[in-house]
Amino acid sequence: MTEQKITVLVPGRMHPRALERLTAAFDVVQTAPGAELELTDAVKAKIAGVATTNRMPADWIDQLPNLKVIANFGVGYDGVNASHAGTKGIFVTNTPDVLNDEVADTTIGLLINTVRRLPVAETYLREGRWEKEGAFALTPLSLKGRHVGLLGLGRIGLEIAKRLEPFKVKISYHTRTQRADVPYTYAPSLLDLARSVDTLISIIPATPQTYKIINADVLAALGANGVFINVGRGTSVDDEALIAALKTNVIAAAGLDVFYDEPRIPAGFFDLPNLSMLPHVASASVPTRNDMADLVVDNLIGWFRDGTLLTPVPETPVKG
Ligand code: NAP
Ligand code: 8YV
Repeated sequence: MTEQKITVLVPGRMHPRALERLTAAFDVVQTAPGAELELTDAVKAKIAGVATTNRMPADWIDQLPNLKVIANFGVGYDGVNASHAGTKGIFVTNTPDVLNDEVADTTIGLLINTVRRLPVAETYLREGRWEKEGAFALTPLSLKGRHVGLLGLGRIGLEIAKRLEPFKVKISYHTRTQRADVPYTYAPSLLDLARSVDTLISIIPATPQTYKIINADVLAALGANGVFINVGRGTSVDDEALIAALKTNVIAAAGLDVFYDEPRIPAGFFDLPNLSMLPHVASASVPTRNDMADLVVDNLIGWFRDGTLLTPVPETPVKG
């Protein structure tokens, strides 16, 4: 007789290594990307765990009467209703720390791309224009002498700050709680931060409090030499205000890795020569995504083996 395996739901896409390991350890039920939970009641009743790429709304949680744990692929878990899960005694885990270095490295790359227009310069070369038209235009902006403000100084924000130090820029930050363990200047509000710096990097989660907080006032405070970089979540930005600010030189340039309704990009973004864009790739290297995949699976295996959770989120209680 074969031992009954625990059933784990994978709603939509999942990293292949995670899927392979999950399939070896559990009975996996996978639904199509973007689909609703079209499963029989009998299958729903069997599901004890979920491995998801940032999608687990309250009504899905409510449809699974025996759900115990949700493991999210990603440190940001705004697509998982963790508070709702918590009220039902269901645990949620995410993938913190293993991606800090990759995301921080990419942020520095995006900042330099934005200020020094490196992707545009490479396209100029590849199109044969260097030989035909001469040297690529000098960039009006430079990283030299900038004052960088970090909106968010958590696990990733701190790694970005450390990487900025060798660039000899000034560093300030805003978070709701001032940190006692950093040498950077604290700004008590986002507007204060934007007024005091010329470069703003957003690395905060998507929450009701961060919804569209980078707005016209913040961009105006950043000023005409201002550069805005977003590697946190697109929901923190008022896109219409950003387009207007880039069009009318309220700020000088922006670099975005994340978008409000990605992968859909506002048409207005494509017309802006002072905007550098990446398709949400900050953590997207094979080694880092493998580490994230392992953390998803190890959380589920640990939980079902002996109740161990490696990386629970704060909204759900930690099992002692
Ligand atoms: P973290 O360690 O929890 O840090 C979050 C930071 O944001 C903290 O400093 C927190 O400080 C601050 N914060 C939260 N709410 C705020 C608010 N309302 N106003 C001001 N500051 C606020 O998280 P992390 O691991 O660094 O990740 C941060 C976010 O980056 C993730 O949630 C995810 O959305 C995003 N991310 C994006 C990518 C990508 O591929 N582009 C990759 C990884 C992560 P206080 O609590 O003191 O306010
Ligand atoms: C995503 C991210 O996990 O961790 C996060 O919060 O934004 C990324 O690392 C990745 O895009 C998964 O699709």
